[in-house]
Formats: sequence, C-alpha cells, structure tokens
Amino acid sequence: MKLSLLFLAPLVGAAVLSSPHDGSSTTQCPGYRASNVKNHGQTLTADLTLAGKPCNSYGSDLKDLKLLVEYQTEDRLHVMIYDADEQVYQVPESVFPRPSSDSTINFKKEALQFKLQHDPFSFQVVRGEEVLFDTSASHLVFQSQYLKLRTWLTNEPNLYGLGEHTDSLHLPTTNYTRTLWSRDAYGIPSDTNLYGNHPIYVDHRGEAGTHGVFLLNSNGMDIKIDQSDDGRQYLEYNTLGGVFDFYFVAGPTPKDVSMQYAEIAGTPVMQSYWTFGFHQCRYGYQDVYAVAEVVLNYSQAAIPLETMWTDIDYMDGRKVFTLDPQRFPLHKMRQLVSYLHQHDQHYIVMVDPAVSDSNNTAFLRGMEQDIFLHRNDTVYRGAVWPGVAVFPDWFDSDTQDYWNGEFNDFFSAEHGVNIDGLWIDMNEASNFCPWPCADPAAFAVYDNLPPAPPPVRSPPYPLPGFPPDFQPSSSSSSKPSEKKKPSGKRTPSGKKTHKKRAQSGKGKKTGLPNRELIDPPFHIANAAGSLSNLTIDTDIVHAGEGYVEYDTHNLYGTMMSMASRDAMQQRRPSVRPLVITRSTFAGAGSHVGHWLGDNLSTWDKYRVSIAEMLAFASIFQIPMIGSDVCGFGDDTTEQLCARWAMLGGFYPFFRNHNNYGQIPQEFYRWPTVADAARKVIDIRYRLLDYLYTSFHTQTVTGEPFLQPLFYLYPEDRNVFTNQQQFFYGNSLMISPVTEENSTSVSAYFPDDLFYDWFTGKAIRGHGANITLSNIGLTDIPIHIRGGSIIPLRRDSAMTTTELRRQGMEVLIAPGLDGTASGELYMDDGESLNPSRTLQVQFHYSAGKLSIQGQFEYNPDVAVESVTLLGQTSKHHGSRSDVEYNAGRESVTKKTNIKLTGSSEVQL
Ligand code: MIG
Repeated sequence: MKLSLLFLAPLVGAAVLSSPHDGSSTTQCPGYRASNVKNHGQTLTADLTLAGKPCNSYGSDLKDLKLLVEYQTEDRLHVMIYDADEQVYQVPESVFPRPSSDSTINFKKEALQFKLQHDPFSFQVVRGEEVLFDTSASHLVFQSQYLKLRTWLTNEPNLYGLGEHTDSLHLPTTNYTRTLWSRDAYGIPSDTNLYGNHPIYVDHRGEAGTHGVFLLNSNGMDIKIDQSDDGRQYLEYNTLGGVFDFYFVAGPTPKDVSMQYAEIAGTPVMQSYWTFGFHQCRYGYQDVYAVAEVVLNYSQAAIPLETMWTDIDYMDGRKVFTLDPQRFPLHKMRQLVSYLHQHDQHYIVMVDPAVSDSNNTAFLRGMEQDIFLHRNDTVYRGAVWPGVAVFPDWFDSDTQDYWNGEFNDFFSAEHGVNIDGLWIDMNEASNFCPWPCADPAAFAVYDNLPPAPPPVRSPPYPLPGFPPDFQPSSSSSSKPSEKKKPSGKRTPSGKKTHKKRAQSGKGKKTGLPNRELIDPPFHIANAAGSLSNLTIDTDIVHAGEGYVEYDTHNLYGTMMSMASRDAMQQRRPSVRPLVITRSTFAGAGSHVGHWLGDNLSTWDKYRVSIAEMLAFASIFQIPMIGSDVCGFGDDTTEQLCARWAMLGGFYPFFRNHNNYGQIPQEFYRWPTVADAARKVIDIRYRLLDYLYTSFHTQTVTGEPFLQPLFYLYPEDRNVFTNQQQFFYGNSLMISPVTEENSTSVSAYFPDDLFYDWFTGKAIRGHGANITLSNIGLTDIPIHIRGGSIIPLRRDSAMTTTELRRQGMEVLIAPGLDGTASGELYMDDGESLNPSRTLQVQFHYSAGKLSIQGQFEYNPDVAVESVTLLGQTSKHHGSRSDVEYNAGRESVTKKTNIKLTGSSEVQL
C-alpha cells in the first residue's frame, strides 16, 4: 500500500503550480552600500543601505540593513546581514541556541579574514591566500519575501552537504538546485527536497584545505550550484525570508570542519549501548501475536534481536496514545514488554504528532490545555492516519507539559506500555489532505485513509516461551489513558478563548507583517508543489511569540524531537533516551537520531544509503543514522536483503523495516539472509565497544565516527567522489558489493597499509582500485587500516547485555612505520551522566603494547588475548611465547589483563 502515491493525484490539481523562479528579475536590483563601518577588533559592524531604486521583485526591498561580523573563535567567523529594525524572522534561540564567542581568542591567530567591499557592498572570506567566499558574484537582494546572495567558488569544486537528499555525496556543480523544505517523501527520490534540512556545505579543496559554510536560516530555500555565462563557478542562496546568518569554519581538514560545525550545531547526543544492537520493525504486524512471533522466530533462528518495534498498527484506529483493544490489548502489550525485558531485549513504538480529532483523551486533554495549532480562534485541522487530526503547537509553552502527561500515562511503567525508546514520524509535518484542504472530514474517507486491517488471527497458536495465556482476549482491553488521571500540571478546563498569539514588531525578530504566507511571489522547487501542500498551512500563527509556519515549517520535526526527548527523559530520568525522528533541522543530532525514511527495496537505494548516512554522520552531526535495511517500499529479494544485512551491520542505527503490503523480510525468512545476518551481527557485536568508543568520541569532540574516504585521505583526489566505501571509525574501511548479481567489487585502496579483516593478510594500497572477488552474499569486505588498535569482544552474544560479559581481545594492525594506536571507552552503558568511565589508550611499537588511561569504571572483564596482524608462519618460526593463527596471518598471545590499571604486553 503506497499511500503517498495516492495523494499525488489531488496534489497536482490543488497545488499553486508554477515553475520555480530563476531569480532573473532580481538582476536589476540595486544592491547595497556599506557605511558607518566600525571595527571593534573582534567584531565589525556597518550599515547597509539600499543603493538605488527598489526593484521589489518578490515583496519589497528593505532599505536599511545591518552587518555584523564576529571573529568568534580562532577558526570561526560569524557574518550576519539583517534588517535594521530586527523585525525580520530569525531562527529562535530556543530551537537553535547560538554558539558563544571565545572572548580570549588571539585575534592574530584567526584563520579566516573578512574583507569588506563598500560600494556595491560585498564581502570575502579568506583563509591565507585562499578566497573561500566572495559575494561580489551578484548584488545582494534582501526583500520582504526573498533573499539572494551569490558567492564565487573555485572551478570544479568538491562540495558536500546541503541535505537531506539522495543525490551524490559529492554534489553536482552545474545546473543543480537543492531545495530545503521538509517533505514527506515516499521513495526518497533524488533531485527533490526530503524530510530534513541542513544548510551547511563542506568545500574541500584538497591540498588547499577544507572549510565549511553554515547558513542558519529555516525558511524555504533553493540553493543553486552552477556556472555563470562566462563559465565561473558559483553557489547561490535564494530564500523565502529570514536573515543571512552565516558561520564560516576554517578547517583546514575535513575532520576539523566537522568538529568546528559541532561547536555551532551541538555535539551529538550519546546513546545507550543497547541501541547499537539489531532492531526489527515493520508496518503491518497485524496484532501483538504477530509481533511476539517475530521475537520468537529470531531467537529460534539464533539471530540476535536486541529490540522489537511496532509501527502505527498498535493504535486504535491509528490514533496516537491509544491501543487497538482487539489486536493490541493492553495486558498483552504489557506481557510482551515484560517478556522482552526479562530476556534483556527492548521495545519501541511509533508516535505521530497529529492527534485524532475525536473522542479520545489525548485530544480532549490537548483541547483543554489549548496546545493545538489554531487559525484565528479555530483549531486547525488536517487529515492524517486517524482521519481528521490536529497538530500540537511546539511553540506553545504548555505543550511540553501536555506531551509529558501523555507519555507518563500511556507509556507508564506501572500501567502502560513501558517502552525503552521512541520512534517519531510524520513530523515534516505530513498532512494527507492537499492544500487548501477545505474539508478534512470529506477527505478522510476510506479511499484516502483505509482503516487498519481487522484482526484475522483466530485463534492464535501458543508461542513457546511466552506466558500460557498469551492468546486473544477481548475482555481486558482498556487503554492506559482511561485508567488513570492525567499527570502533570493542567490548565483549568472549560476555557473558551485560545491563547494570545503575539504580534510581530520591531526588535522581536519574529517576522515581517503583511506577507503573502501561502503563495509567496518567489517559488522554491518544492516537489510537493505549493508551500502548504500536504503539510500544515504556512499562514498558521504559533502561540507564544507569534512565529508563523511560513518561517518555522522546517523546525517542526526538530521541535517535536526536543519535546519528545524531554518527555522520554522525565519518564526515566537517569538513562539516555533514544528517539529516532524522520524530520530534522540543523542541530537535531544533539537531541535525537534519524532514520532515512521511506527508501525502496532497490539496489539504487541500497547504494545511496551510504552517501546519505555519511552526510548525516560526518557533516550534519547526526551519527545515530541508518536506512531501512532490505528496503521499505517494494518487495525485497533474497540477494538484496542479504547484501543489505551485511551493509546494515555497519550502519550506526541498524534496523530492518518494511512497508505494509510488502513481502515479509525478517532476516530469518531466507537461509542466505539468515546466514548473512548471523555473520554480520557477530562481527558488529564483537566490534561494539569500538563503535561505542568512536561514537562517544564524536559526542564529546564532534570528530566524526563514520567518514567518507576523503576525510582520512584529504589530499588524494581519487577519493573525492567515492561514496561506495566508507570508514567505520578511524580504523575500518568497508567496501560493500554494490551491484546486483555480482560477487566482486572494485575498491579503492589509498596509499597506505591495510589488512583483510578475515584473513589478516596485509594489502599495500597504492592509490588505485583493487578488484576484490569471491564476495559471497554473506560477505562484506572489511579492511583494517594499518596503525590501528581495535578492542574486540572475543565472542559475540544474543543480546548486548550478554555481550558486555564477554572477554576482550586487543587487535593490533601495525602501520607502515610499525606502530599502532587505539582507544577504548566504556561506562555502564546507559546512564545519562555516568559517574565512572573507563578511557584507555593503546599504543604499540617495537613489540610492546601499552595500555594506559583512566580506569574508574571497571567492566569486570579481562583482555584475554592480544593479536598482532601481519605475521606469517615464517615470522612465527622463531617465537614460542605466541601462537600462530593459521587461518589469519597473525599471532596471538593469551593474556589476563584486568582493565583496572596500566599494563604492558610484550609481543
Ligand atoms: O505515511 O507509520 O516513514 O517508516 O512505516 C506513512 C507507517 C507513515 C512513514 C514512515 C514509515 C512507517 C509509515 N509511515
């Protein structure tokens, strides 16, 4: 059932269609003139005045602007161009807190220079001799509903970022438009706007260095990358509003850029150890028995299942915060959760933002607290899964209280569905009812919103290991929300008037009045047509400061993410909440993780998932990332699913999920896929502390855990467009087979030393491709980068809880200089603020491994062996202290090292 397709038909008729404007009518605009320039050392300010007759192409030109330049750190420059009245909308600090300036910077060490051109106004950002940004490429346009700024770039630039998209990681350089406007995008088509928005790009210039440019602006926009008529390369921002709020970061390496961006957008949030286990989900598990059966089948197939998920199927008529009384009765749900918890497994369900406008407590309480979006005095309605629905207003100061209350009640450990993590969807926000959606009730008919399937399983058969009464019962089906009074502070009921929506005004940065909020004169290339189509109307005014949806649409998903994380946090205050969201804005990674939405079971989507994952993990700072393994829409195949299981084993967020109506694709459905899954989970779990360590590093420093090849080999031009291989941490290069019916892959090996994970054989890379062959369906090429030390578990386990009890092994892969190093971070695996941690550094040189660090957390397991790669039987001949591993070119020494203090091992 590809519902999204159903909605394409009404879309075309209703959308305000016209081709996106090319901005040519702004070529006559006069630009601005800089005056009153004041240099205060670390900051510079100036007035910008419209330099001629307004051209009023898309709204009216603003006459008076201000320029603010701040050298914020030694490698970050902030450049802001905003209206003198400070009335134009700016992204609220509550959603995107601004980074603070370092007041102690040595100004002379500042890596970036700002150069001002007075008349016409333009500026350059320069690093040494290198001009990074140069806005003299066109006149600045700053109108009430359109902003334009164009910068020259070097020819044949290597640009990355500007997501969310499924285009190439290395962005096209001509005739290319990236549209940023959150959209429910079934099938994640390329060349379209998708669920989230990250207006940052990385400009990589090889030996000349790398820098990043972040535009903090949440308005709809088209970013164009092209060449001028005379062949000069440029990048051009065309936004529907907001201000130019630029952050330039100096690099000079790609890793530096990522770390510097993390200082602006926030470092990602740390996740619990168990969240890196394997997750199973699907849309269309018809009842709680079907869900339980999957749990059982995984265990019988000996495939480790860490977390079971349930989609909207569990809801009564698809209404959030309800349970289907027949198919997912509360007492059975509680039994399922207890069963999972008793077996050290976890449970996650979906929550959508839209609340059914019907007689249900979540709706009634939301009405009472008056937290839904309004137009004037009426609650705003759309149509989503449950039919007519209303949308929480995340700007309303009472919404968090409302959301907490619903979570405490519905997800109560004592009387509700005691989930361990949360999945939030549809928060672009998605509205099935096409604009203008004059009658959501008329739209919400069967053809558009088919009801959930009836319970057909009767009688269910008993499931071994589950409680004997684990069979249907229609008697005790009460919803948790009916059992208990809502918790949390509640506003008095019977309120008749809705909350005040503040008026915009000077100095408030909440938006200019009198704009055309539904159909602005400039059209971005939104694949859904007009701005309001299939989402919340853009003329809606939010509670509180009075922001309009036109300006804040792209924040809806991130605001829901923040509120949901807080709601999960207050249920279980001491542990890290896992929240996986569909829609994101810059900075979302500091609260939540993301899955890549409705991909398809195609080889193309399998391949592109690598590029998407890399962009999110390495550039956007959302490392908890993964694509639906085996594919969401369309039917998968045994071959694709096996390959995808192997690749998914190296996604930070590893979840098999598919759509209603597709063939089942749990890993145990085919022998090859089951073998692939067992094999890759075995490898993944043995490496789980390495993943946990690298992920933790990113949460502290922003150093990306997953990396495109150019992050580690920034001067090797051969890797700038490589998006089929990637580094999993700093030490493992993964080179999946990318073609159907192929058992080989042509993988690039940089000029460095590598070791085959499986055979231990050393491969000297020479900056060329090597064909790796005989890669069966249960294989994936993994190469260890010379110079690495990797902590491993000696054995895998069926759950991550059990895994944490396995002994450890230290794997040494000496580099070209014969040395190696690595780290290990451990803690209790779930505390929000662990009181004790283990942070160990490993070093190897001249036959000696040293283990040093900080040993406050005691994992209670020993390093039971140390393995040195690159050792042939010839090397071994002379040694008696170690054992030669015939199947893997290496020697192993048995050890018994407790991780409670420094130690040394001679090899
Ligand atoms: O309109 O909840 O991306 O993962 O299975 C589709 C049903 C709604 C979209 C999500 C998908 C999920 C599905 N949802």
